[in-house]
Amino acid sequence: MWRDLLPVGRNAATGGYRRHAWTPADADCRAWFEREARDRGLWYEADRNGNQWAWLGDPADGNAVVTGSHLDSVPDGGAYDGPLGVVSAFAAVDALRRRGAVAGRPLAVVNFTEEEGARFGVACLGSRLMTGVADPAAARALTDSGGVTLAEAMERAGHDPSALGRDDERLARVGVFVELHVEQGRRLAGTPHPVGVGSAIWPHGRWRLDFPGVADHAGTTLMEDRRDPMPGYAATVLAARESATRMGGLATFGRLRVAPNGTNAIASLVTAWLDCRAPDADTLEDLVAGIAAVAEAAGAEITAESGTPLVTFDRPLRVRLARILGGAPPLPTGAGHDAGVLASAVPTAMLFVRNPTGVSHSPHEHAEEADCLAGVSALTRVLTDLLADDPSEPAQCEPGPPGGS
Ligand code: HGY
Ligand code: MN
Ligand code: MN
Repeated sequence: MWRDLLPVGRNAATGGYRRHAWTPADADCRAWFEREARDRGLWYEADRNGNQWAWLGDPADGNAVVTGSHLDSVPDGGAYDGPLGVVSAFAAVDALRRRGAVAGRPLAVVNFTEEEGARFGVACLGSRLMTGVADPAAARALTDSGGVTLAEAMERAGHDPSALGRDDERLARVGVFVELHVEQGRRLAGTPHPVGVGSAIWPHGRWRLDFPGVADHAGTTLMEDRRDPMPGYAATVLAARESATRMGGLATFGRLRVAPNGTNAIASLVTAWLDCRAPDADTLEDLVAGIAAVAEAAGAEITAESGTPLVTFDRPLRVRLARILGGAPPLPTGAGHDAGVLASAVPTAMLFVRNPTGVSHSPHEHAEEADCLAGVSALTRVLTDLLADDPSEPAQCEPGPPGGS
């Protein structure tokens, strides 16, 4: 599976991946998923929101055990963020079948679309639409950097965008969701544990900041006559860094658009995207308010693009997973996941596979093969245990708090 995925959407210059939703690279990833499903004799479908499913057993039986992740990437992302969860899910299905451990409950592997929000700006768009957290009309109108709407992009990729939206029928079939993911930090490095159990996801969100200016000549406009948006933007970046450090949160400006983007022209508009995260909702709110105040003083207009509240994964399920895995440690994370969105609707858990450097969202992201195999084995044990539940009994777990807005 890794060999087949290796060249898909790979940027030869950096070694990173550019697998943005509904692009040709994404189509190749989707074709790969469908092939993996069909080659195993699993029942394949793409849902109304474009998420892909591979079923073992009859979905109509309900109370399904679902596992999977995403195949899309950030610009120049690593190989593991997303695909590790999907590859491990298929590998776990193979292991379960080898052991004859497939029981009464249906089992599905899922690939959620546009998890990174790298093309249309809203992270976890596929799972947000499915759970009704994202508005379908607003989603259809989202545009990429070239002005292409999500609706147009989906149509071009052969997927009808008219039926986007909350999918209660599908949600009702899911009894439990477990997402395996590469760790995006170094908490497991240096411990004897190749796998941890997700405990919580920090509240986080994305904001667009538009700093307006007036274009003029770099060589003739006096410094005092300029209406240059760049210094206001720069002051905001420095304020974000200082406040996040002081408050124990995280603030990142990783994407910037400058118009008209000329070396010898004062900018007429600077658009910057803020990614902000904190251990609790109050800290996040205070952090963003402080950054926004600096930006607004520089004349910026601020638009919230997506937000995800604190997610605490289902406690009984976490305890159960840690027990199955012989005391795998609990891991909180600042990274968002579809599991965080699903947690508002169904009992949900996460497994993290050790990342020796902690690096992620980078071509240098890495996981050792032995740890990846330990991840597959852990997922297989977890799925075996969950599948053994009486299919007539819903899972004895409580869904978490609402998953996002
Ligand atoms: O950006 C994130 O938190 C993620 O990796 N989707
Ligand atoms: Mn990611
Ligand atoms: Mn991911």
